Amino acid sequence: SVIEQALRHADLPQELSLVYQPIVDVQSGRTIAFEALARWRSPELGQVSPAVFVPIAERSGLITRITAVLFGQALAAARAWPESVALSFNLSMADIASPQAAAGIVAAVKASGLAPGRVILEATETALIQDVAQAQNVLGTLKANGIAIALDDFGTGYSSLSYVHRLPLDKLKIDRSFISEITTDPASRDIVTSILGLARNLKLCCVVEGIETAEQARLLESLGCVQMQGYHFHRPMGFSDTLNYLDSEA
Ligand code: G
Ligand code: G
Ligand code: MN
Ligand code: NA
Repeated sequence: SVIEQALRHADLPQELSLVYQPIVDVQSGRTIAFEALARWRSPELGQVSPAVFVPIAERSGLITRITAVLFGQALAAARAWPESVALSFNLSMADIASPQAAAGIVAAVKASGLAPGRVILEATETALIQDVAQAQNVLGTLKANGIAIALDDFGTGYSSLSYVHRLPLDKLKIDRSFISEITTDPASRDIVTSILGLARNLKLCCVVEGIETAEQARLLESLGCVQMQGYHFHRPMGFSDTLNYLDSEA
């Protein structure tokens, strides 16, 4: 495809960048992490969404190098933040498909000098259930090295509950599709309430994503949700804006 060709010839360190979206602890009102979100600006194609280029990069084997470039950028950014602020980084399927990939991630964290406890790696259910044994192995390695694991887009894949307790997870991220109707649809509210209860029982931390209104935030807080992310708090921002933003919080 045109996109695959452009990606193949891209100057990745030059064309790829990250924006960062705050994850807020609503009890303290403070940013506890930023989720890094990839952006690709191709000279030929202009801005291409990761929702488009990540799947293509996965199919064509380019994702390994893309992840390495992005993770390097993200770790460098995180080093400029206070110690209380973590980095949440999205992994793709290929990044958890081999022990070598896990070793690469661990090596990158070590080389960065960042405390591993400040790194949260997000993986989707779909990526993890491709090969549960392999995922257990790779996530086990990451966790043994002090890195935290979040299950992203929780609730959108299938068979979630059959393996959620078999993976070494630290965190669930409730998918934003449940949040958009939470103030109007009792079923969405019940689902979120159930997931929050599940997370509590499994001793997992929980983040709710896609919060766009104060009303949604208030309702979620009343349901016991503490960590929140969404446009209501802040849109993803460039690196230099993260520094201004943290300054304004201090
Ligand atoms: O930021 P945005 O809504 O455009 O992201 C779209 C999708 O791309 C989301 O599902 C997100 O998880 C994914 N994504 C964003 N950044 C990265 C990245 O650095 N690596 C991977 N593998 N996926 C990413
Ligand atoms: O799949 P993942 O959860 O990693 O993707 C997060 C995506 O959701 C990012 O592309 C980000 O830009 C987007 N996003 C973040 N907050 C909101 C929000 O409040 N509303 C909507 N619609 N999208 C959001
Ligand atoms: Mn994510
Ligand atoms: Na998500």
